Amino acid sequence: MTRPTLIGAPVDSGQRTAGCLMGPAAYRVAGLAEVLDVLGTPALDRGDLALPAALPACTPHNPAVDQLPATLAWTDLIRTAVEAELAADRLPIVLGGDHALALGSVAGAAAHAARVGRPLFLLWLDAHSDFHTVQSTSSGNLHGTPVAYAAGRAGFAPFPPFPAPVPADHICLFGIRSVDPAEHRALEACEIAVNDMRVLDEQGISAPLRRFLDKVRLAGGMLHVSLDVDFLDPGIAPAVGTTVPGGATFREAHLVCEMIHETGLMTSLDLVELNPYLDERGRTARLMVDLVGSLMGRKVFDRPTRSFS
Ligand code: 5AB
Ligand code: MN
Ligand code: MN
Ligand code: MN
Repeated sequence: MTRPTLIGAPVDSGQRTAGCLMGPAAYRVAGLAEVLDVLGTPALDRGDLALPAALPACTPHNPAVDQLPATLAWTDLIRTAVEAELAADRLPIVLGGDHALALGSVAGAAAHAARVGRPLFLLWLDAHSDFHTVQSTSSGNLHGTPVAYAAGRAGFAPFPPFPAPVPADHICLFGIRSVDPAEHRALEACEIAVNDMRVLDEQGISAPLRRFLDKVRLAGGMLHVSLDVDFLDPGIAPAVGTTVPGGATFREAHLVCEMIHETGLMTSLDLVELNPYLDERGRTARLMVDLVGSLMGRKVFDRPTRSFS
């Protein structure tokens, strides 16, 4: 099994509720490294990335956009860090920080995949579709844009062009229950799989997820998993700025993670949007750490018959 590397990314420029910058520390306090030790996959902890003192000077065409220079700088740092870990044959786990960090992490994964000639797939576990462009966002919060950037949508100036855009049919949105009108129109015009909560209510989580994971496996793909805390129901995961009712339950979330682990396909991971300032005695941080445990192979019983063939 590929050894994990923890990359602290205290990004909080993608939205306006202060606190996400405490995320990496909260994961460490909640025992992430210890969980990985027990599983026999000890992590290398690279500590936290930090922004340079001088940020790039730039003004967005869309005046609503907030903290563009900081997000541009984070994107560059995180992209480089993720690409380096993949090149060293390690599994980068990016500890957020808000979801704007995925502008960089997915870019790093895509650059690496293109270099080694493998297709990249993207599994987006989130209440939101994050399909705005820098142009289309009305909130101006860039944590709502990384899927569109990865898909190669226009409207991202002054961001560098996405290294190797992820084809729409390699992207699976999962747990969706909040989509803005501009995102809705753009999603309708493309082949991205939108597994909203209605789909998951009717089909359960395992059938749609298995369909996607089978596709990744058949293509010999790399799989980037981006786990937004708001994928989870706010009743079990209150530490997030953008709560949306009706999210994944404790067991559904664990099952998703266990199924991903059993395929052995995941090559990079984001943990995003944890806001420890909004947590209740660390329960959301602990739940996220537990989910990483499931992603990395923790299970109650081994049932070899259940594995993918
Ligand atoms: B998150 C919203 N669509 O653009 C916007 O938490 C929410 O990373 C974005 O999924 C939520 O501001 C971004 C209303
Ligand atoms: Mn998100
Ligand atoms: Mn979200
Ligand atoms: Mn959010």
